[in-house]
Amino acid sequence: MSSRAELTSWKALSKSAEAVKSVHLKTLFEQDGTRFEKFSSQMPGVLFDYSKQLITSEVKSQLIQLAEESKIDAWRDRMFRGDKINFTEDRAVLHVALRNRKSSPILVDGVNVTEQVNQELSKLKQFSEQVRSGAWLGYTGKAVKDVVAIGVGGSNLGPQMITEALKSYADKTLNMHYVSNVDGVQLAHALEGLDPETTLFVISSKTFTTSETMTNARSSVEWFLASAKDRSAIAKHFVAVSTNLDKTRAFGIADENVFTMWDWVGGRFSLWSAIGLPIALYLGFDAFSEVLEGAFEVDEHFKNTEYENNIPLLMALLSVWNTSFLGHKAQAILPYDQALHMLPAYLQQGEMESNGKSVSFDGNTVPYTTVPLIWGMTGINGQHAFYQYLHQGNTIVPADFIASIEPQVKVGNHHDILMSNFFAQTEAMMAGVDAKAVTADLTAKGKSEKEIEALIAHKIHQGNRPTSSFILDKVDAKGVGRLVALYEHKIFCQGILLEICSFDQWGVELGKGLASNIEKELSDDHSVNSHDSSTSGLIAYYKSRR
Ligand code: G6Q
Repeated sequence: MSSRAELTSWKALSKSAEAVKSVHLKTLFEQDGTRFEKFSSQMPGVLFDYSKQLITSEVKSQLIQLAEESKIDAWRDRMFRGDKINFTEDRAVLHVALRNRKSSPILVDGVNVTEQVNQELSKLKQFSEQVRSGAWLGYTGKAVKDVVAIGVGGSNLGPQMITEALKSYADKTLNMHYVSNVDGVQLAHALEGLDPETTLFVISSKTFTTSETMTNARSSVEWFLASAKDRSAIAKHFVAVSTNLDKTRAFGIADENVFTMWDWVGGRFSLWSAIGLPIALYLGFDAFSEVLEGAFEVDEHFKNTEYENNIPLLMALLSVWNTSFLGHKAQAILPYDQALHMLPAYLQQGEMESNGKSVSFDGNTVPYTTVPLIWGMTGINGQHAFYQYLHQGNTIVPADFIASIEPQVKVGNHHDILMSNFFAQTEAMMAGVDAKAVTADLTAKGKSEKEIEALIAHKIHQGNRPTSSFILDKVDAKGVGRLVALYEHKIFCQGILLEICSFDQWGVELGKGLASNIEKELSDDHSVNSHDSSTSGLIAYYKSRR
């Protein structure tokens, strides 16, 4: 039995969860006109409104008590000082060291990692400036025009999501292409029309063993050598981001062209490290530094703000409330900002790979649901696709709505229209539309009593769907850095509250090994009988028709 479920706060929250099941959010707003003031918090550049969550002041106090009983502050301090809190892999968890703008020393095994980080940042700055200024020359003496960033999972999602989020600010010095899938179509499309003489490849892989990335990297070398002919030209066109120098050397990448990271940076938390090189290349090192600044501001907020107003902690507590107590098994991420269109995919990995686990610190199966299924897409597109389910489906999906005050690009009154939708949707999800309102509407439209009777049940919206709203000043480099760091610390708190080891990923490791034996079996036309009848049957079907 997990100790969390034994806590006084946990037991109190279980009782409260039963009690609020008969409460409607609309009633809570009718009874208390100060919910917004009570249940919203701010930090520079961010407003977080959670008043449309199904909580009362009593529930909030119980959640804060859960944070206290779970010793969030002690765990937070341990993370920031470099203790090996990723105990299943015996590693520190120090993505915060990558954006430690104060440059205060942080020691891991007696080594000041802040110095290492600063050195690597200087190298990143120098290299990105060389490439962007045209000083870095390819094998025929031409400057780089296109960058192909190869990596998968944590070595792809962060840089690509940030690149997409900030592309309105790119000066178009370089074109950026991302390749993550081993499906050759992605690499083929990325390389279409590129000139090997002006193309730079960034191979990002912490381990430098990930099969998909290495396959894409090898095919890129082949494509490059078909023109360059001479292997010595690779040095000017291939750089790597990795911890594994033996492997990068074996691949043929010169040591000086390898940007390092460390085992205390988890893949899904690594965009702040040299894994962010594509961001610096595309947007310039200054923009990359701004992303780090934004995240650092959140680190400071997380460290120094009391629990009651600590935004990432509140985000985590609300997630635990919705999932483990109220039983909602999914959560939607709905950005009302086109720039954040990849955020749902990014957070899917962040939260589900970190806390999608079933045993507590001591290895016992936890008696509660840990994290929800994270999904979503830009709000407006979602409205015309799956919001029907959010409004009237018979499962409730709590959602995070994210918007910004200032649009990246001003076009007529588009932004006010976008924001009207943002405000209207959370209001409707909270209040719903009752029989009285439906009747009044249909009567006004001239419908008969009989027609109204036939329609009414279909048109009622129950409401009572919990949402949180984030309003950012703007999705710029600092703004996106802040947003990502808020979610990172939410994920950290969620792990502590649920007693989940957030920083390993044994499920991913399992996946990395699974396909390799079958890959060998596919290398000839012999029949394969080593699997269950389904798998062997599928392989046989594929081999006989390929
Ligand atoms: C992230 C995961 C995973 C990892 C990829 C790529 O936290 O561990 O998504 O980032 O599997 O791994 P490499 O960087 O080692 O290629």
